[in-house]
Amino acid sequence: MRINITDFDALIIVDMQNDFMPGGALPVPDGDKIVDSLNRYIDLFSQKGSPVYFTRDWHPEDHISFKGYGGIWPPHCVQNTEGAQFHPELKIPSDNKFIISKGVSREFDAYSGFQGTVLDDLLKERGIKRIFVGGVATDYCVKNTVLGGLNLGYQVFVLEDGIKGVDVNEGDSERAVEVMKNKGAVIINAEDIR
Ligand code: VGL
Ligand code: ZN
Repeated sequence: MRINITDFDALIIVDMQNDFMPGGALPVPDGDKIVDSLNRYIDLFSQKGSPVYFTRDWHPEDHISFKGYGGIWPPHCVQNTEGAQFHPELKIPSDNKFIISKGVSREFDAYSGFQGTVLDDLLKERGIKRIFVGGVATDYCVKNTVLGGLNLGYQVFVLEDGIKGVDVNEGDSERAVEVMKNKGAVIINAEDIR
């Protein structure tokens, strides 16, 4: 496949935060192994003048997704904590980048970067037609962001070499990739894009 990045393209990096990295509160195995790959995508989009959107989980400390508050997850990505910061080696461009916080109020969770955020408005405002999605976790927030983007009418590309899953049940990530494909997402690697 040969994909040229144009003015209608945006990169979306999902939840590359300390708590989702090995040693964090809700670790995605090898989550840190995709940082270099994502940095190359970030460089490419930045060089082309295309925008990069970074989603982040940004939960209050009594969030409903947390065990003890009605949810299934250990507390993670609590607002303004170290665990909620982006991986220190992730290259956040100085301009043409946007931070999208989700799951910010106690009563609502959001696996999709579009849920309860202005992401769709920001993309539409700039005439973005195609989104390229990487990050964690393949089987939760990446999957839901990809499906959300498809539902909103974007052409969606999933960065196979820039995603990692948690696999609470064995095979969850593989199945998530199948679902994304079946709904119309295109799975690509760095060599497909320039
Ligand atoms: C996520 C579980 C809970 C994710 C967020 O980023 O995939 N997973 N909150
Ligand atoms: Zn969360």
